[in-house]
Amino acid sequence: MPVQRIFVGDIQGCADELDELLDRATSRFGKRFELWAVGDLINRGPANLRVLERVHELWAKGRAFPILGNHEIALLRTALGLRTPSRLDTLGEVLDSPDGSFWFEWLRSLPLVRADEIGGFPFLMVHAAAFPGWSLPETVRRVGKIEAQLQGTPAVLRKLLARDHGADSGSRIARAADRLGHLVSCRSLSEDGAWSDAEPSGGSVPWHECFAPDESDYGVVYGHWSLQGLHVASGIRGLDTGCVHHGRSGDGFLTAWLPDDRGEPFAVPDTRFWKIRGHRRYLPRD
Ligand SMILES: [Mn+2]
Repeated sequence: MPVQRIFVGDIQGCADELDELLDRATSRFGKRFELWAVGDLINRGPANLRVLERVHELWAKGRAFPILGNHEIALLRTALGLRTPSRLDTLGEVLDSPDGSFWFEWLRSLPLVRADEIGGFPFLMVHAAAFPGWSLPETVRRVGKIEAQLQGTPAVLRKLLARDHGADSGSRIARAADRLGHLVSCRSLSEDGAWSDAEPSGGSVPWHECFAPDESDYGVVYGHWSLQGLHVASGIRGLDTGCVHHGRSGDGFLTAWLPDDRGEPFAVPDTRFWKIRGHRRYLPRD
C-alpha cells in the first residue's frame, strides 16, 4: 500500500482537532501517511506548543512536511521586536516557553513552499497564494532565495522581516520582503499585480482568478482564507475552513485533503476530504 499524503489546512493551535485527525489517520493507514500542513500551525488557538510538538515529532521521522504561514512569520517578527502583539495573539505560550528559541530556530528553518508530484502530477503547496505567471521551477528557485534570507544571519533576517524599508524600498531585500508577504498573506490582486491581504473589492480579484492551472501546468494547495472556505476548483485546493473561528458565524473545521495517487488528483468534483469540526469556541466575542 502506498503512503497516503494528507494535506491539512490552518491548524492555529487547535491541538485537539489535530489529534483527532491524526488518530483517524493512524487507525486508517497505520504509519503509512504523511502530514502536509499549509502553514499557520500556530496562533489565535489554545494549544500552540502541543501542535508544534506533534508536527515536529512527525517531521523528525520524515512524515510531516509543514511550510510557513503569516502567523509563523508573526512569531518571528514578535520575537525580534518588529511587531506589537495583537489582542488575539496566543504566541506568548511559545515565545515565553523555555524552548522559545528552539521553536524560533526550527520555524525559520522551514520552507515557504513545497513542490512535489501526486501520481505524476506536479503541485505547489503555499500558505496564501502562488505567483500567477511563474512556472513551478521558477517559483521554487525564486522562493529559495527568500528562504535563504530567512535562514540567514540575524541582521539579514531582521532586514527581511522589517515592515518599512524606507529609502531601501527598491532594494533586493525589499523586493524579497514584498514577495514573502505575497506568499503568506495575499488574498487579492489589483490590476497592476499588487497584492493585498484584504478581501477582493471593486478594483481587485481573488488571486486564484489570475492563476490558470492549465497554462501553469501545476496544481496549488493553499490555506489562509477561512472566510472564503473550502475551495475546490480544477487545479486548486484551498483548505482553510476556520477551525479556530468555530462558533464565530457558524461551524469551523480542520479540513484535510487525501488525494488519490491514481487518476487526476486535481480534477473536480472531488470528495476526498475529511472535516474535523471545531471542538469549542476559541476566540473571544467582540
Ligand atoms: Mn494565514
